[in-house]
Amino acid sequence: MFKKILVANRGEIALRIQRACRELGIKAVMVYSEADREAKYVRLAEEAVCIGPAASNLSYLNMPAIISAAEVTDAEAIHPGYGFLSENAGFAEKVEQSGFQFIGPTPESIRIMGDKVSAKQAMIKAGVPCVPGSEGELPDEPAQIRRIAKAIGYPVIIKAAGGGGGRGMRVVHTEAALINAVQMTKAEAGAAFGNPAVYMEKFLQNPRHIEIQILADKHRNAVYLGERDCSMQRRHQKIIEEAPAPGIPRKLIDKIGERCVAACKKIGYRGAGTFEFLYEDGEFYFIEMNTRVQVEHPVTELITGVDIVKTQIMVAAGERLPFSQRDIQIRGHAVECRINAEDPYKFVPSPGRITMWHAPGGPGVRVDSHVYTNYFVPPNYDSMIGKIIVHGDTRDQAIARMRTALAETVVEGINTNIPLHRELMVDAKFMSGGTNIHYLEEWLSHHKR
Ligand code: MV4
Repeated sequence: MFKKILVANRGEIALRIQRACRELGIKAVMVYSEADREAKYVRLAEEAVCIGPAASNLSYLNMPAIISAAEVTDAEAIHPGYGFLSENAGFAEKVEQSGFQFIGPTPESIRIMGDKVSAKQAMIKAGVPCVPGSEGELPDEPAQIRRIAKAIGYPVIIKAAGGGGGRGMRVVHTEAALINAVQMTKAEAGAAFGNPAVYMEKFLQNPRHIEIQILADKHRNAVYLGERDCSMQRRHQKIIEEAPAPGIPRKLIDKIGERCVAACKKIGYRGAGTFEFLYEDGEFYFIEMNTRVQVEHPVTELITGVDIVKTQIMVAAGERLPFSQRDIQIRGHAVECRINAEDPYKFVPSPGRITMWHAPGGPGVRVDSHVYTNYFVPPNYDSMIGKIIVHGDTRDQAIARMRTALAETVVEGINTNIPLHRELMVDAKFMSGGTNIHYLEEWLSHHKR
């Protein structure tokens, strides 16, 4: 096992990784920007290295600074967390070329999944069901593009190979609008991602966003840890996640989970990963794979009892997965509310000093947050300041615990989205379960105030 790991991230996930290291008896080296100098998780670390000014591109995205920090502290491995450099194949490669273990998949896996066209081709080959669409990248010839769209059937969606997470997409409803839409998406993709390649899919009108968590080791063992429902989102920002997904038969999940595991074995995937699917009319359609630990990993930890972050570290060190598929049992229900420093209805960021922080507690309540009374939320980063995650025997019990937890939580000095969460936890449609990806935006458009 590693003796020392460098944590190349900030905020709640940096603290989450530090905790996993402590539990494993590994020393954690934290890197921090000038804006995060005073953070408690930095102060409490065995070692910490300043890697630059507040701006992310000069600190948390600064590859030479991070690798130098690993060199001067004699760390053996680097955990990238989520966001920042976590899905940057070039970074993973540099980490390994510098003699450190990257805690995540190989640069090659990251590269394949980063290109959505090659990701989809790999999944089709491995037997994972995908959205019907073009076979790979779209050709240049307008007549051929029209023929592909006609065969798929309108509406279609044009997506950039270099996009993902909602960036670089355009819905097309008619043949008249097709060629212009393809050209616009290609131009934008070339400018934004340095890759003008685009592909086409049938546009699903009212899907849910369901994802499958997997873990794999370096010995071609892999397991799936059930699914998460991440449909409650606004502008591609998830705000509530839960597991299991309400109303989806376990047999269907098992079938798709087994396909994901087979795909992992086939491509030699290792580490934690998430297969993203759209779910509509009882069918799953793969859209993208994330090659990092995700914000919402705790809901899976609560229903399976598996520590995903600890396991990521163990498998990176070459250990075998300490469980097999039949050891994985789903127990109860978990819900996560992301707490953001922002106006709850206008979504304007609200950085500044938290003059009072009181975290909730009690049975089945987990809080993953790095903040505390007198913590200053810097304006330079994502507005998420923490997550409240609850577990219960049933979905109703989990939601009841979340209502209690949200009622106990006190955050003063900044605005947060807690009032929005309090309203959603008593919303009749949310309570019945199974709302689609458009629900929150529709709800907000009718919301009074
Ligand atoms: C789609 C889709 C409908 N049909 N693909 C958006 C994020 C990116 N991961 C894929 N996205 C979508 N792809 C087809 N063929 C609708 C979306 C989509 C979406 C997906 C998941 C979660 C939220 C979303 C919000 C708007 C659109």
